[in-house]
Amino acid sequence: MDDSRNLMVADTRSRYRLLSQSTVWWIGAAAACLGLLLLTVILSLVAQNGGAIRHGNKPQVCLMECENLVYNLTKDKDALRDERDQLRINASNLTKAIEVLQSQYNTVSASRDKLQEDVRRLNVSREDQLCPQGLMPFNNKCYFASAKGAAKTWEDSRKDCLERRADLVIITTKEELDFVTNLCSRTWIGLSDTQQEGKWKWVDGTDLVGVGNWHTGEPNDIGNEDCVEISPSDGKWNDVPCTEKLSWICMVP
Ligand SMILES: [Ca+2]
Ligand SMILES: [Ca+2]
Repeated sequence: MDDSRNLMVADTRSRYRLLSQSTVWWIGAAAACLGLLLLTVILSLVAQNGGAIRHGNKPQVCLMECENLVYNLTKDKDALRDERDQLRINASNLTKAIEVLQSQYNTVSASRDKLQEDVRRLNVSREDQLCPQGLMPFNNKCYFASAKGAAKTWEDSRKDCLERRADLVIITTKEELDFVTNLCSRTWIGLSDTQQEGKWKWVDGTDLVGVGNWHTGEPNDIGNEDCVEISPSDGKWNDVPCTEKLSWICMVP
């Protein structure tokens, strides 16, 4: 009887011990799960807070930068607008100045043209008044050309010129040569070597300067040629006998 009772007590104690061990295991497991859950929650909160810390101020910083950028761009735009307005004012002023200068230039040009015309008329009037009636003005000198068909010796031609208060023409420039060449046909000019053969002198006593405008082969003094004619075709000179009768040209120096 005692053995049986002891077996029952031992069995009861064994069951009780097994029950206690299971309960402890479940409690431990539950505690572990609860701890793990808490850790997860804590990590989640930390992660969320950390993300907020990392990213929470960025939009605000960006907004400030954008505001500064907009402010600076607005200032630049205003400055550029002011500069553009000033350039427009300067351009307008320059245009007005150019118009004034153009107007002044036109006025001065008109005055210059009028003065030139006045000078030309005065010169024409002075030349007209310079020469006696019947003589032609040219380069501040007066010229007389014998009538077409008229012909005299060199001496008679000069006598006619002297009676006109002139003398046979003296040619010293290309312009005078061209002018005289176109006046008459074969014509006496005031050049001769009557005083000394080969020493050509003008009627005012001056020597021929330079080589003259002789035809090729002239002067050749064939048959005592001491007086000079001028060819109407090319203005070339030729010595001929002074007794020939030709046209003549007088000049008032
Ligand atoms: Ca001669
Ligand atoms: Ca000759």
